[in-house]
Amino acid sequence: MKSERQDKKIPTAPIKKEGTVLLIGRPNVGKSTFLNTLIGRKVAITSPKPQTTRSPIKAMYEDERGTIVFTDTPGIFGKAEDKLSKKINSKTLLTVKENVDVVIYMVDQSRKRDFEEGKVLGIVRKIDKPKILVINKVDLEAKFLPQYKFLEDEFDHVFYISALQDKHIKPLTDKIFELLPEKNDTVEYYKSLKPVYPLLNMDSRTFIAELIREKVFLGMGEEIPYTTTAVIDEIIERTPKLTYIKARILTTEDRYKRMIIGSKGRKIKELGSWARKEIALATGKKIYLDLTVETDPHWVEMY
Ligand SMILES: Nc1nc2c(ncn2[C@@H]2O[C@H](COP(=O)(O)OP(=O)(O)OP(=O)(O)O)[C@@H](O)[C@H]2O)c(=O)[nH]1
Ligand SMILES: [Mg+2]
Repeated sequence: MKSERQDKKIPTAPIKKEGTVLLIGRPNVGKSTFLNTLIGRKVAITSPKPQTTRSPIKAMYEDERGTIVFTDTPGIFGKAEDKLSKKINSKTLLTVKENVDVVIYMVDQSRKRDFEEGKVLGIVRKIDKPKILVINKVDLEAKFLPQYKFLEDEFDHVFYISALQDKHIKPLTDKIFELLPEKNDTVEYYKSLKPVYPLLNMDSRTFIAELIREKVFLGMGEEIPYTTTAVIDEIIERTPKLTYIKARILTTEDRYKRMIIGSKGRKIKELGSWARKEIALATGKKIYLDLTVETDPHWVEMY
């Protein structure tokens, strides 16, 4: 006779999934915002200006269902005429060639579809992997939605979300897990690095530079952000609680430098204080940020 204990079914743990997901779309559709919302903390800087993301960002998401390694790409520019845009576009095109398990193609229903969208769609069409169409910014008026409707026939999976307001992110995440395999060597590799931070391809120095760059994108007028980058020269832990950071904003011309500094140095002070607060929040430390502006017409070449 079987004991009662033997008769009881031992519950089996649900199969965990792991895999890689490529985020692709035009600039400004909300790819980085989506990644931040899903992960629950800021890993990628965002701004209302196109081409905020300049290099592919890899970040890990984990829950009881498994692990996803996301690659957030810089938005593909329709007309990449200047050096920087060309560099950014070619980085994205290289990333698109990496082997991934799922592709998320994101569009912005509040913006007109034009030839740029056609360019991205052409790239997406060539990727032979499960694809999810994500229509973002549903919190805004669906002014141009009819222009994107035809895409629904092309994609097996379509989701309407608001990355900014955290709407419908859960069903989309469920679908991603459903489409992922049980094992993926790339994910295993990243796990073996035991990341303490969800960011996988950026050190804290680069991340701090990104936070400063974001403030320039948010705080400066139209073309200025595209003439700038941020570099970190020194990070010194003065005391266990206080960190000293020496950083520079580089811009291509003296007239932009003057604008970033502002009258009586007001603008750079404002940008610096804004960045300092966020770095302090991200690191949990008191920060002394020594931020200056420099003209360097060649920074794009080093990019
Ligand atoms: N209203 C609204 N705005 C959004 C939503 N998602 C993103 N945004 C805004 O759209 C702008 C662009 O967002 P990003 O996440 O930087 O866009 P991106 O696709 O990463 O852009 P690039 O890095 O330039 O390719 C920001 O101002 C976001 O706040 C959304 O769901 N609703
Ligand atoms: Mg981005």
